[in-house]
Amino acid sequence: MSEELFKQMAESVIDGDPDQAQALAQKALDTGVDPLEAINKGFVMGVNYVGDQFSCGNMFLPELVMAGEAMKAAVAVLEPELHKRGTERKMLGKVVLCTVEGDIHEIGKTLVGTMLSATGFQVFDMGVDVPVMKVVEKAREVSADIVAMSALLTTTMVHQKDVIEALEDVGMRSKVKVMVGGAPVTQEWVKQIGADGYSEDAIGAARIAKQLLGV
Ligand code: B1M
Repeated sequence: MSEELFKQMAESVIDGDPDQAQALAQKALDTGVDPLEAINKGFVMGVNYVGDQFSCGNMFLPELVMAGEAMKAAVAVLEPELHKRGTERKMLGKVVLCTVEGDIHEIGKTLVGTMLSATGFQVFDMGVDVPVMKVVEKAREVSADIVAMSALLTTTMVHQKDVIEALEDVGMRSKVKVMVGGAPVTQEWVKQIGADGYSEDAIGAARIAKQLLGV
């Protein structure tokens, strides 16, 4: 039953059909399917397929855009339930979150924000395409414990490094932990830029954030 639903979810993203994606996300909630499983086993499968087809030239930008819209529509339905399922209510720390400058991919970043706040972090989500110094200023303004940056493009991940350097320049680096993530980010990159933590997915991001702060 769930397997068939997951398949339909993937297809709704491949077809770029936000209405269908939204309806299937609602169906998942109504039938007791775990919202995170719906995302990972259903909708993400579709978006990955579209991404692969886009890189081999079998699908084009409009299809990528529509897949993104369908994915967003589904996540919007599932997000409130993900929040509700967060078990820990104590405030664990403040996280400034963004997608780096030049990069408008928002779905993964938003999911990471959802999982962090469901776990008990106060999340300041700055959105996408956030200039380096804006991140630093926000971290200072809210006395952030963690700066968390998503990057989906090999051309923009370099701004994760720029933020770390800017934090060093203004003397804040020792006061704040830095987490990075996004499809092109690897453990090697994390080491190279001197970040403190990295995770491949949103659940892992919440776990790493707790580890970094020892909470
Ligand atoms: Co774009 N795009 N895109 N795109 N897009 C990719 C990333 C790409 C890999 C597709 C491909 O060619 N196979 C490719 C990048 C190639 C590269 O750099 N190596 C690409 C490209 C080329 C582009 C454009 C340049 C296309 C163009 O215009 N010619 C353009 C760039 C725009 C820009 O940013 N300046 C572009 C645009 C877009 C859309 C706007 C159309 C749309 C985004 C819509 C939106 O976000 N509102 C889009 C989409 C949908 C994708 C793919 C298909 C899917 C991304 C996604 O949402 N995944 C993507 C291919 C792919 O990844 N399969 C692709 C689902 C999401 C849940 O996963 O974001 O990986 P993800 O997040 C995960 C983890 O990575 C991790 O946890 C999340 C949840 O599990 N994670 C973190 C993420 N951030 C984290 C932070 C952490 C920890 C974990 O700590 C801080």
